[in-house]
Amino acid sequence: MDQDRKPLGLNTRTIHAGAHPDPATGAVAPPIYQTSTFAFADCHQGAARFAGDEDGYIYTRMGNPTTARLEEALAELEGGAGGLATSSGMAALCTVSFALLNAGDHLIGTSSVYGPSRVVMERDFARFGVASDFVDTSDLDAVRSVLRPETRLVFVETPANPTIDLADIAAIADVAHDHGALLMVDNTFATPILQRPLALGADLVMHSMTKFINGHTDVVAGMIVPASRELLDRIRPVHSYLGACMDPHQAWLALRGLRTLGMRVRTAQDNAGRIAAYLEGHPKVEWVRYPGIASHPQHELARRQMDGAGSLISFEVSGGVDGGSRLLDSVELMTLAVSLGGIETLIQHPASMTHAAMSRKHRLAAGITDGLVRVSIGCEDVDDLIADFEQAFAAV
Ligand code: LCS
Repeated sequence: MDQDRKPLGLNTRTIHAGAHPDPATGAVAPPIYQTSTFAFADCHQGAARFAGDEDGYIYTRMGNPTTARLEEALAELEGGAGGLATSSGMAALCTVSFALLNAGDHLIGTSSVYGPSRVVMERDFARFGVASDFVDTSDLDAVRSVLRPETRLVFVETPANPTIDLADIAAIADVAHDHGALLMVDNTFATPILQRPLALGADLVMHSMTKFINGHTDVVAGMIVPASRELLDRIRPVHSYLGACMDPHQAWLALRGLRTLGMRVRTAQDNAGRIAAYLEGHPKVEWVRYPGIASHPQHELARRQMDGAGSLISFEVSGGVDGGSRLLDSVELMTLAVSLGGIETLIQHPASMTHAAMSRKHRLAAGITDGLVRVSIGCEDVDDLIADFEQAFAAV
C-alpha cells in the first residue's frame, strides 16, 4: 500500500479484515469449508505439512480456511500477531492458561470477572498447583499487594462483568512486566471498536465472541490474540491438542456478525447513554454504574482508555433483591436472559444467575451486591426500551 495513505479506519477494517474473494471461485462471501480433513497430493506433501515445511491445511482441529479468516480478522483488529479461534470464551481462557501456566505458578485476576472464569481459575487450576488471588484491579495498589515472585499471569477484565469497573491497562501492564508476568485482557465488553489492549501494553487479548463480535445471540465462540509471534507459537500447539477448536460453520457465523460490529456497538452505546441517564434520574434506582456518566469511579479512565462507554449498565433497584426481581419479572420488550452483546436487550440478576457459582462472600467483596441488576442494551429504538422500563418500574 502507498506509504503516504492514511491508515484505514476501524469500521473499514472491521468490514474488510480477512475478507478476500475465494481463490477457487471468486465468491465474495466466505465459503464454509465444512470438512474435518484435507487431502494431500502425495505422502511427501503430507509429511512436509506435518513437519511445518509446507503451508497448507491438514485437519480442522489444527486449522481450517473459514476459521483462519476469522482469526486473521481479529488479529488485525486487535493489532496482534495472530488469532486462535476457540469453541467458546471459556475455552479461550482455559487454552491460554493451560499453555502458559505450570504447577507452582501464581496468577492474579480481577475480583469481578465473569463468574465461571473466576471459578475455573480459582478452584480448578488450584488442583493443578496454580495459586491465585482475585483483587479489585481498578486499584493498582491492590494488584501490587498480591504480586509474588512466582506470579506469571495477570488476568484483567475491563469493563468487568458485572460491576462495570475499569482497570488501567497500561499501568497494570507496567506492574506485571516489572515482575516478569504477562498481562491478558478479556476484551469482551469493549471489543476492539472501543478498546485495544495490546496497544496499551497487554500481552494477550481474549474474547467471548458469543457476545458483541458475533452479536446475534446464535453462536458460542471465543478467540485468543497474542501480541507476539513468540506467544502465539507457545499457545498454538496446546490449542491444537486441547481440542477446544472452532467449527467452520461457527466461524462463518461469527465472521458474518463481525462485519456489522461497528454499527451495532455504536447504536447500542447511544441507547445505553440515554438509558443510563434515565436510570440515574429514576426515584426507584439506588445507584447506576456506567462508564459514560460522571458518577462512575473510573469515568476519567474510560475517557482516556476507551473510545466509548459501551452498552453494559449495572444498577440497583430500591428494595434490593425483591425490587430487582419485580422489575425483571415485569419486563416485556427486554428479555430476562444471561449473555450480552446481542442486538436485543437482555437483563439478568448476577447474584442468582451468572455469578451464582461464586461464594456470596467473594461476590460481595467484588462489589456484586445481591440486588445488582445487569442490562446489556441492544439496538432497539431507545424510546421503546425506556417505555418498557417505565411499565416494569410501575410494578416495583
Ligand atoms: N468473558 C466474559 C467477559 C464473559 O462475559 C463471558 C460469558 C465469558 C468470558 C465466557 O464466554 P463463553 O464461554 O460463554 O463464550 N459471559 C456470560 C454472561 O455474562 N452471561 O452468560 C455468559
